Amino acid sequence: MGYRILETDDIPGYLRERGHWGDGTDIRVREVSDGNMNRVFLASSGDGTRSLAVKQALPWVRVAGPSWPMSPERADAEARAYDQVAKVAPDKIPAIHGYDPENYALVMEDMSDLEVLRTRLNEGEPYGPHTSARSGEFVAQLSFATSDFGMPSAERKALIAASVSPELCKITEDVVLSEPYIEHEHNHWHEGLDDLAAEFRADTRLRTEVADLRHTFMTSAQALLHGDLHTGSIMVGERESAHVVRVFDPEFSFVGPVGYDLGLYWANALVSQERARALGTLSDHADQLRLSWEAFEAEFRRLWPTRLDAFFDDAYVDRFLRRVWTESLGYAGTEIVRRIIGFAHLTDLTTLPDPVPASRRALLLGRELIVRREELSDVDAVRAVVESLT
Ligand code: SR1
Ligand code: MG
Repeated sequence: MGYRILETDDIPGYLRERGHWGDGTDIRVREVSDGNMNRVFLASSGDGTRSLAVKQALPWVRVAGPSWPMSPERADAEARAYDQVAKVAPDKIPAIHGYDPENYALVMEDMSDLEVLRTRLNEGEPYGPHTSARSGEFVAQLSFATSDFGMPSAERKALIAASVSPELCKITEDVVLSEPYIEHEHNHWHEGLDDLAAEFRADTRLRTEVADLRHTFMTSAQALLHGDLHTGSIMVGERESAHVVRVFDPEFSFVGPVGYDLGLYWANALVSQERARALGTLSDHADQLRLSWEAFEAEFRRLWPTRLDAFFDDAYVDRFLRRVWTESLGYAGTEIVRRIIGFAHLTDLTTLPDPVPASRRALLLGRELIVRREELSDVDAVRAVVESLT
């Protein structure tokens, strides 16, 4: 039949055709699309006892429409990533009920009983003790398993080839890792940031450091990444009295530098901290970089003795993790900058009564993280930069 764009009214028939739902029960559907890229529908039985989510990739960027075409094959990357994570961290992703490559559609667990982390933070809630730790563990578990430490060499070469995702990587190479530092039609910012936007475009040292991070992003095939691990890609909540953290939306997945995933998480955590500072609602924000890094490092070191290639000795893991730390800081800086003067801004800042003071602090922090990443050797050094901002 070929690819067809699903509308709300198509979903009941689609779920039945695909064998996800039997005949006879009433199916109620609502569209809950939220991210920049795709459509999401929630289907539930009339009596509320059963529900599923259907996510479909459109042939364009959803928020831009057909003027920004984008291959729906990104859904293949998402399905592949879920397959890999399911092997090593099944408790940290939604249950996947099926992938339909013809329609680029995933049928998955309805997580609407949980809350998007960004939404929760924007409402003034704290992270709680588990969110960043589970997120750091997620990065360690996925990256170790899909690195040359955790995966046989030939299998990994096949994974690298299968995970090549030129269009999605190009989005990141453009909107995160170059456009904010040049004149580009995608860029926009609050007029109260005119001076900093101009200063960043004229800063040749900053540009060279971003070029270095961009080239690493393009060439460093360390492990399979989530590829877009911001606070809108994580859901949190309670189920049966247990704290639940679910990472979703890995459509930007490809084999790249591990620090990109950690860096995105850190950037979003640091921006949420600036929002809370501006509103006077600071709680556990300042702990999140440390909690995620410590959990990442502990889990990676826990897995290290299981490595497949013992030529990578114990001293090497120290060096590897140091490099991941440094690159994570740099990528955190680039994510902060693009979310303020580039494309796809953050509601953390845009919904503040006056976004300018917090945005200025965040921009200055982003630049420091990029240009001083080599000398910021630990969590306390980063904290000192945050506290030194004016
Ligand atoms: C055109 S897409 C813009 C952004 O949305 C996604 O969530 C990624 O963060 C991407 O950079
Ligand atoms: Mg997304």
